[in-house]
Amino acid sequence: MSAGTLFDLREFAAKRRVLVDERLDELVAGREPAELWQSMRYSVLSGGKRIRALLCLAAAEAVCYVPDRSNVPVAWDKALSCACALETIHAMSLIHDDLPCMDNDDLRRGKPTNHKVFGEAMALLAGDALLAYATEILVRHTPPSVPPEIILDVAAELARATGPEGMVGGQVADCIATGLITGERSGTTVSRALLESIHKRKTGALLRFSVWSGARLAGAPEHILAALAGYGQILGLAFQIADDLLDVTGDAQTLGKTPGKDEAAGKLTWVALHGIENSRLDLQHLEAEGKSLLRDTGLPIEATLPLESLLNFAINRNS
Ligand code: GRG
Repeated sequence: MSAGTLFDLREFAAKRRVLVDERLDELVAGREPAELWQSMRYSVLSGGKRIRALLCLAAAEAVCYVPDRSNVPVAWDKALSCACALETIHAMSLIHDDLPCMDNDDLRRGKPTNHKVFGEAMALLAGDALLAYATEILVRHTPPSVPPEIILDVAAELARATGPEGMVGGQVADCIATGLITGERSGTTVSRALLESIHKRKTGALLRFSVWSGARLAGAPEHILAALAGYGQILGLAFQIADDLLDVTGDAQTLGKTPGKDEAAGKLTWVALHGIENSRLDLQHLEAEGKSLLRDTGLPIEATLPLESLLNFAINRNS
């Protein structure tokens, strides 16, 4: 059974993107200091695929699944605040990643980067504010239908996925390996294991959390959480490998950012280490592994079709 033939991901994603964008529009609305909220809003509401939010909602929906899909609003109610917190954290990471002291990018989602519009100091502070605000969104706006101990667990895991064991740790390992911090590059001597560990933390940890958190908020039992976390981990690695491929094969208009920058900057990428063809083969294997983990949940195939389709999208996307 193929996800593509049975399931319309475009329609699924469009509906949920509207839901997330409307909620973010309310949450990141102009307050004082106005310049700070403008800068935060600029990045949070500048489009993007919203894949982290979609994964969170899709995982919650899978856990709450009933054949007539009448439980979808129940799943949204439990997971929407977390989906918004995820996009807030993601926006923060993009703002900081684009700063001159990191990737020094001028273009993001087809628009000037945050620091190009608001200046470096405000971009840095808008990122900091979004990081803190994400926790407030998750903890204060998740409804009482989710038990407090689950909200606490999800908040702790969000901090872990973002912090030294997750995104920040991965970014630091990447910066060290490329010489941005120490001035000495590991260059081509970097191993597959190190690059996999960097990708899994820098990009993968938040994607894995996106899936796990949706399931946890929806009240999934341990065996389903474990299988979905495994699927999220696979998707996270595949997503970054696909990103590395797009830097070589994508075009600026579709990508909304400058392609070829990784190569020009001598960055550590899957393609630089393994070549285009081997990277594509690795993606095929990861897709098979991810689908198999979805079967391991024991959930009906119809329940996990959106997640299967999102994995396929993460691998075959063009932006
Ligand atoms: C200060 C807590 C803290 C973290 C900052 C800068 C940094 C540490 C980490 C970098 C993380 C990062 C930006 C990884 C790249 C992930 C990636 C592939 C981003 C592109 O994501 P998409 O394709 O973007 O989902 P859209 O625009 O679709 O949302």
